[in-house]
Amino acid sequence: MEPAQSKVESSGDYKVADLSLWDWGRKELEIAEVEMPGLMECRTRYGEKKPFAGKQISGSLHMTIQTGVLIETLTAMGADVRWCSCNIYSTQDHAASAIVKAGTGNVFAWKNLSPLDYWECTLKACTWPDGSGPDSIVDDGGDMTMLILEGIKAEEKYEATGELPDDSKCVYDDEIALFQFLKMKVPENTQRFRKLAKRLIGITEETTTGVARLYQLSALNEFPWIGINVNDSVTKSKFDNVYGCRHSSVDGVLRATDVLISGKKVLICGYGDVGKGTAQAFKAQNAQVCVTEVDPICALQACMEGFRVVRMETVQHEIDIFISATGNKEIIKVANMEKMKNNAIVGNIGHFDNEIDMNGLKAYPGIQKVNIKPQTDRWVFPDGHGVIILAEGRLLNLGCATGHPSFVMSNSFTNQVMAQMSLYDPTFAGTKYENGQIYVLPKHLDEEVARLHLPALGAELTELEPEQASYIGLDGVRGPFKKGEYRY
Ligand code: NAD
Ligand code: RBV
Repeated sequence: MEPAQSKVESSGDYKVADLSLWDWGRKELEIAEVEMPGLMECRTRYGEKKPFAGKQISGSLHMTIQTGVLIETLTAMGADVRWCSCNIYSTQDHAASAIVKAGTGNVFAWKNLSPLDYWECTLKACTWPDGSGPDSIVDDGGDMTMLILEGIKAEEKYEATGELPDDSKCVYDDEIALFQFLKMKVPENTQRFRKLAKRLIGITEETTTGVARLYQLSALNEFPWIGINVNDSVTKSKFDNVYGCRHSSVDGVLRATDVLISGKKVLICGYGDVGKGTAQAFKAQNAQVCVTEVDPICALQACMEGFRVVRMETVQHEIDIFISATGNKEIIKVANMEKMKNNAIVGNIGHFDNEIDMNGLKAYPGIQKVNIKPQTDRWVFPDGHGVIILAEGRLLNLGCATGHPSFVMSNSFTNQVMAQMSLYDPTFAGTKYENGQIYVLPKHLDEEVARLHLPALGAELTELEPEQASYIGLDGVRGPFKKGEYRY
């Protein structure tokens, strides 16, 4: 049955592809809730107390079904939520519609946004109708944080010198679009970004690349708020990045190409958390998996797992599927693609669009792009051989498939909820946060996230005896069970 119009719907203060998809979205949200016990427990524990009452929370994180359950958890805990996606291809339109229809968040996201629309949606998601901004941000990759920081810089420069942002040094599509966007927006209203930053106290960052950005900003004294590194909770990076990618990397390649993986030669660039999960997934399909690494420890780990560690140049002519998973730039260059086999599949599962040299490919003399279907293209070199590029070089698991499944995202997002709570209640994490600093959640909360997910899997946790606890030097039988240095 069609529900009554929600406040969000009647306000018109949202933008999604097709609101009529809400019913499908709602049914999938209901299924996801059963798979997300951590988030549902947050609703049970804190729903009545409403710790986010009166708080404006903005999110820039893939607008998927799983993220929908996070949004509705924040809302159930009292927040006023606005949201956008952190990638132009990652929105699931039915998820976005279901949130708007229920009025649980003002969503600005649809699949296949233009880069300029992407920044417009990011701005809308952090601007309330009165021009105020968020009290806190859930960021994934740091784009919302960067928009606000670059916006403030651009306003100040414009006021002092009349100069507009300079995009001449930008290289990648998304950063070019950001500076073009700021060029348009700053003269329209020279106070906008400073006004919307006034209430902001902190950012909880989801992913490795966003966290790296936060530490860089903090070291330069250019980060004025509190930062929480959600990625380095063990129950985030050692689960989502590894097991999430183990599920969704192969899924992305298959939905895009339907190629038989068994027997093929696969090269995974980067053997960190994401690379480990991705390499395992292709190995499980009985592919022959090789790895590239720059870090000798990760290279040695790959060897111990039976992967051949190679340089790109050694194997590029014989590999069938290339996946970059580094969070670094220019990993698969056009000079490599030139030498690949006909119809080699080339994808990236790292956060940004700069791991595969798409600019080099576009500029290659005589190259032709043949679109096979949305987010799958065959780029044909003048000699007639082609490479199949997934999601234009953007993260293939969210561009070509639906990202990580609910159960693993419940772990990540329970950390997000706890991180957000800790911003507002200093007793929650037991640490007094300082502006400009980046924190990880304490071990007991990390362990609690895991604890919340065990019953759903039927796991029986052994209880430590008090004498055993003191013998191994623990404070109590309920943990924390490991020292900070322990690496899992
Ligand atoms: P990580 O730091 O654990 O691993 C990255 C690895 O790449 C490191 O071991 C590093 O030594 C290696 N590396 C760096 N430069 C290299 C080069 N030139 N050649 C070969 N290897 C190189 O990071 P991670 O947690 O695995 O994340 C990797 C990326 O994936 C990040 O951008 C992160 O934000 C993103 N991520 C994506 C998803 C997803 O769903 N698509 C999930 C989690 C993380
Ligand atoms: N990610 N989200 C999903 N289904 O909503 N899938 C993956 C989803 C997140 C993941 O936590 C990772 O760190 C980030 O996307 C990279 O942008």
